[in-house]
Amino acid sequence: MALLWIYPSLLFFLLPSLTPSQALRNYPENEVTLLDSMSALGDLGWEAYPAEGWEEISVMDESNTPMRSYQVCNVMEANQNNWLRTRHIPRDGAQRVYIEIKFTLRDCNSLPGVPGTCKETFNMYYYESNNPNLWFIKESQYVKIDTIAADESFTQTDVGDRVMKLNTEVRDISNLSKKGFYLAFQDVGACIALVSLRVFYKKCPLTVLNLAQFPDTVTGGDSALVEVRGSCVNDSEEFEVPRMFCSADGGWLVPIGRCVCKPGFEEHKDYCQPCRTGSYKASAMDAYCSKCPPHSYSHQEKASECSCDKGYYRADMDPRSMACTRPPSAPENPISTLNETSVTLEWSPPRDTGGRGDVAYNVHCKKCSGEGRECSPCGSGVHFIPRQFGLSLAKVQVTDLLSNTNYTFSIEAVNGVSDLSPNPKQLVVVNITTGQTVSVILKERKSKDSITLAWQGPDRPNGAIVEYEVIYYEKNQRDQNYTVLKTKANVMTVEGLKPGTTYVFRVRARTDGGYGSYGGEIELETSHEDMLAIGDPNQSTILAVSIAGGIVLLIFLVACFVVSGRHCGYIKAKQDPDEEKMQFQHGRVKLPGSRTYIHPHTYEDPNQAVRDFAKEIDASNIRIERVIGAGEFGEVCSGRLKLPSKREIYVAIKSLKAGYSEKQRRDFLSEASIMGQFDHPNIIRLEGVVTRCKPVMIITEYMENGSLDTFLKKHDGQFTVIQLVGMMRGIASGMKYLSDMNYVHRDLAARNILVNSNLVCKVSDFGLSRVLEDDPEAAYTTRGGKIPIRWTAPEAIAYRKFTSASDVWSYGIVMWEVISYGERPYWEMSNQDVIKAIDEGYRLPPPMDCPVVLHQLMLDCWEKSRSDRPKFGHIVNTLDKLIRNPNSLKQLANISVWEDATTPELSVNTVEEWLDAIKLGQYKDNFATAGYVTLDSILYISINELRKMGVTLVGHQKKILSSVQSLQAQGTHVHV
Ligand code: ACK
Repeated sequence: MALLWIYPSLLFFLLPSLTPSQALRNYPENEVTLLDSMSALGDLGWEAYPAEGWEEISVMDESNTPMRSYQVCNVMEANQNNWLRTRHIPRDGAQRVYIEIKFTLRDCNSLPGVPGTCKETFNMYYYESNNPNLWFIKESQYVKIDTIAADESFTQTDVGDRVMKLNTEVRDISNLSKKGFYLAFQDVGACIALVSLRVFYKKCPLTVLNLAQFPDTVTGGDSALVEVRGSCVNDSEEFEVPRMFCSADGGWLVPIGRCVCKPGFEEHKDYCQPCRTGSYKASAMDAYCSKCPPHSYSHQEKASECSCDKGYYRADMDPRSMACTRPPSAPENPISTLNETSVTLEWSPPRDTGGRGDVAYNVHCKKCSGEGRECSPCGSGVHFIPRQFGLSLAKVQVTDLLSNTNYTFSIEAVNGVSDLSPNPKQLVVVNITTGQTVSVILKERKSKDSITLAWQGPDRPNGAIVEYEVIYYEKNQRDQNYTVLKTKANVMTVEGLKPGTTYVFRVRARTDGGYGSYGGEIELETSHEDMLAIGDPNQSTILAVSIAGGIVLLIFLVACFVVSGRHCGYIKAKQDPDEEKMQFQHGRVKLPGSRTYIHPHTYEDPNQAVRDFAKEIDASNIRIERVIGAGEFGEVCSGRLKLPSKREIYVAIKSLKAGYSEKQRRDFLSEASIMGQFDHPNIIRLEGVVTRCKPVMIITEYMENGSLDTFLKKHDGQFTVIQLVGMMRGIASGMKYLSDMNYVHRDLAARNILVNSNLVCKVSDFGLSRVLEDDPEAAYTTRGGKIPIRWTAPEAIAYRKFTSASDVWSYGIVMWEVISYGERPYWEMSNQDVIKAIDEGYRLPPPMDCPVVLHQLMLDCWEKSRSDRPKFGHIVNTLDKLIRNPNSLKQLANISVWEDATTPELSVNTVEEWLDAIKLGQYKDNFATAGYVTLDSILYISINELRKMGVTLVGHQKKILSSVQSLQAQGTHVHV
């Protein structure tokens, strides 16, 4: 009777909480179920004995699915031993299986009148067997798994309150070895409902890790780990044997080794996908496909490398990630310095390195001699220092040349892909002619303060002799004081000498091909008395002057005097107008005989000045080729000039535009009358004028590299400091010549210096109106004049005191422009601020990489008091010393705080904008290829990385690093 109320209560508790569908669905992935009572649709078919013990009942769950369960509740009787045995459960290869039972159990105390034999536990057993059809197993044959107690038992009150008290217990049995096993539940007097039984084992589920696939793996018995070898997924290969361990509880442990995607494929999730077109993967070791580097492409998927665009190549040793490159362009700006039979060749690196950092140079040599100019290789007699081929520096010294021979040097730039290109190598050619010596001095004539010399020209000059240069100095005094004189004749009277003093003379010739070497030294002594001395009989090398010779010479000198006097009136020059005197004297006043510039305004008829100083050229001799710029009065063109019996030369042609006034014509031609008075290698040379037909033209020598400021900006960072000092030296030498002639330029600035193909700088822009009108830099001052403020000395701005000393100030600014490669002096400061800053004592700081000595020289040029500024002669000497002793240029000036404060801050968002801002946009590809795509990424870039990515010019490296530093300092101003 008691059971009647117990049974329904058990089931009542059971139903709301369990549905088979729920239970089935929630099994973990790594569990394989061997038996699930809840999924059985019909009888479970378990054995129960004795018959009045366990009872199978069937109930419906919520969704009307029938559920099987077993109950027993013989609590009123003692000595209960009720067995319930499952069917044979195949183990399916598992060594360890888990048994999960869900059951409810009645609290003995809650059953009124139940004897003390009532239990609240039951026992669970198993029996291993290969036989699936055993009908009987002895109790003693079973192996006990455990005694199961309820965590929760329920009472009569719970029944009333409808509280759920379902217990779940899991036990496991391991080291199974037979085909299967039976489970048994022994009840010894409890009131139990066995709601469900699930038997399962665990496996490690199929998985892919590190591109290796590991199969479903049944766990081992006990706590043993099962080692499993993975197999590489498609399109991957083993990098290191992939292995993992399957743990007893179905988890994968300790992955070892991995697979990697083959070239042309990249890892994506658990598999390898092909590289898309336009990308590639060269090595299995690279994780991902990369975009084809610059100048290369891949037109198909799965590319393991990109092919180079036409004209670009990849050297064997080049990594596949490197941009395809091409051979370099030709070296540029070759300079040759000839010293008798050796020559030093220097050049600038090619403008286009082809995108590589391994540019080297080869020098090929040919010699040409004889009338027919037959050329042949120079042979092994000529030596190259340090070597002829594979030069890493842009310089070579060639020694042991034959004298009086034309040599042609072809300098080619090569890099790692030059040999892959079918095109000829790019080269630049330098022609030189080795020295030709002026032969012995033939005649001399002496007085107490003058000596007349005559000499014979070279036997075989390599062109028409343009002039002779005579150098002389007091014996043993060369280092202190020497003088250079020039003449077109091969006779010269040197005046202003000290009586009874021995002088040393040497003579050399100049042709269009350059200077030859000096002839031997000759010592001559002035006489003690004011008388004509005839040939020193002790001097065997000197032939006695004949009386007739003396007379001829005298006539010649007188004639010269007369010629020069013809266009004088104002002329201070006593010397042969063909002769020019340059003095290299320390602190000595000009010797009588040096020429002085004549202002065209001093002529009543300015056309006469033009006639006196400029040669009229027939327009038919000029061929205009192209327009190269615009001047104040009209176009500037380049073209050729072929004068009768002279070789054709390139010229610049300035023309006066139509519709000019008479004043404009005068002003235009005034430049020619000024320029025509000068003859110096660092002053632009006037070839002549065309005035007899229209348009009126001024013809000057052609300067291939145009104006210095533009030239420097274009070649930012590309010259050695010695080359820069060489340019400054040239300008200073030209200015010394002008100041010696009492000519004040007033508008000395890099824009008014022209540069030829040999990097020779020449002072230009001599128009009378130029400072007033021509120069875009000129601004009106309070006194009404128009002045290029940034270049002009304070006294010239304040009260128009223009002197050679104010030109020296401007020269200092030009030095600054040269070293800073064409930077604008005082950057974007206003003219007013510049004037104020200068007045308060500020001076331009040293540009980047400026040697201390050069900045000091600039500061000297910018002395407030003009008498404290150096003279141009002193500047030339100082620069000469620096060139002779390059070590003195090694100490660099520190960039001052003032410059930091005034250097404009960069406001840039991308690496490309930044490179454009620092005028190094040509390196955009290099940075992108090397992976520097954000501004953040460049902040800690090193010089080595720059070199690796192909930024090889030291100037550019320094510019980048210093800009990076200021970006770091700028911090928040960079909009990253
Ligand atoms: O900077 P550039 O190329 O050099 O542009 C200007 C332009 O003409 C207007 O003055 C160029 N120019 C002037 N004189 C010469 C010359 N003698 N040789 C070459 N270019 C010249 C100047």
